[in-house]
Amino acid sequence: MKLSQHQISSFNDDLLKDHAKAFAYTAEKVSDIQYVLQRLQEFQVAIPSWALGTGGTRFGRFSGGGEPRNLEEKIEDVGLLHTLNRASGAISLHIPWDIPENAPSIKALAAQHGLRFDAVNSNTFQDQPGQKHSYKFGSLHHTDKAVRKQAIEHNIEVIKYGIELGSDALSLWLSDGSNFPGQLNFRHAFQRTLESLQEIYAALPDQWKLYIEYKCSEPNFYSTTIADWGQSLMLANKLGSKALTLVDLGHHLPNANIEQIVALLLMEGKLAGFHFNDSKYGDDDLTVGSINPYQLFLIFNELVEGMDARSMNHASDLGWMIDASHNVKDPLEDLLQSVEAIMIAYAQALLVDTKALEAARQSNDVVTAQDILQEAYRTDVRPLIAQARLLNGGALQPVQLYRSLKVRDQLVKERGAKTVATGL
Ligand code: AOS
Ligand code: ZN
Ligand code: ZN
Repeated sequence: MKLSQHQISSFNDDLLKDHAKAFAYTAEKVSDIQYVLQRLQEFQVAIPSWALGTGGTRFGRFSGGGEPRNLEEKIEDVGLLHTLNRASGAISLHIPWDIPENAPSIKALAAQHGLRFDAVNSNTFQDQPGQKHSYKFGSLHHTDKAVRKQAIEHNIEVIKYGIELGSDALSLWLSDGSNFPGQLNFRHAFQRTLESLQEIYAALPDQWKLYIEYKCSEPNFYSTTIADWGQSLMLANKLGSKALTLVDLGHHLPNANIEQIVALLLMEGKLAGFHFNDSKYGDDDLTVGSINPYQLFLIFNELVEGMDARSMNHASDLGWMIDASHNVKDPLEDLLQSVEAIMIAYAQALLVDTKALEAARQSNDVVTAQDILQEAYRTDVRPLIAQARLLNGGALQPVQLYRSLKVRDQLVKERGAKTVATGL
């Protein structure tokens, strides 16, 4: 299903008057509104191919119908999102859930929707039918060389798919770890992981990056072999300049100061980018910004300040991806909300008066420093984001347009009520 520009414009027409008023009110308070709008217009967030269907837990999965049945339909879904918000212009594929059998035609289809391919993801956390060796006791850290070899070869195969599609990063998350004390020799497991990664690293093309994701627990509950940013950074430093640390917001122990982690990784030139989501208890993979939007703002505040300090391009020098799972919401609506929450946090961070903040810090004026941050955080930036979307040809209110056009009903008609997308 494809939306036309005409459908978007006629929907926007009814909202334009109110929007113009709201935009003028906020824009007046922004010192360089053109700069902010340009940044917002450029910013794109990649959609994960594994999050276009209804997510589940080990207790069950309640499909909502009309889920994409293949990679082509997943690309169409991301195309729909991008048509609505003009900020979802990339897709991140997971192999083997989304093998591009015919790469040129998949690439052409994505281009028709204005999409590029973001990082490709490997999967050595599940056994696939017909697979020779099991990952039950890990993959890149496995005690058996044959298992490690199989996992290395899989990652190299994923790089090959990525090259065919024009991607430039391999994103790697390992479920490797241990469930019980005594099960693993930590040093040996880490060393074996490093050696396996060295082989994968050697297969990376020149301009490629290797994103190393860390996670404090799950599916192993005693130890994970890449448990935190320190362990990921150690690996990245040993591997070389193309290896970087990926931050998934749901992968920290409770109350971790993620913004501080981000600031230091960025300072070291070792931040790969993000898997955005939100959580309350663990790796909940909830809608971005639904639980702790202030933390998201604080992270973006460090990002904007840190990227500017290194003269980085906000839109293209880091990987911006969502990693979420939607148990009870329509996945497409959830993804629209997620992108909006990311844009809100980014826009608020762009409004921070950095000079005044630095002056307050210098004079240890803690009260003013807090006020400066919260002034930006409490600004309703939604009209700025809507304006950037309008300038890009998107819908003023993407979720409302999606609903008024009854997109999900149409997808159910086209694809059926019982389709189940590959993914989480
Ligand atoms: C797992 O918890 C991680 O967040 C990974 O990024 C994983 O690859 C992704 O959730 C898709 O399975
Ligand atoms: Zn992730
Ligand atoms: Zn996760």
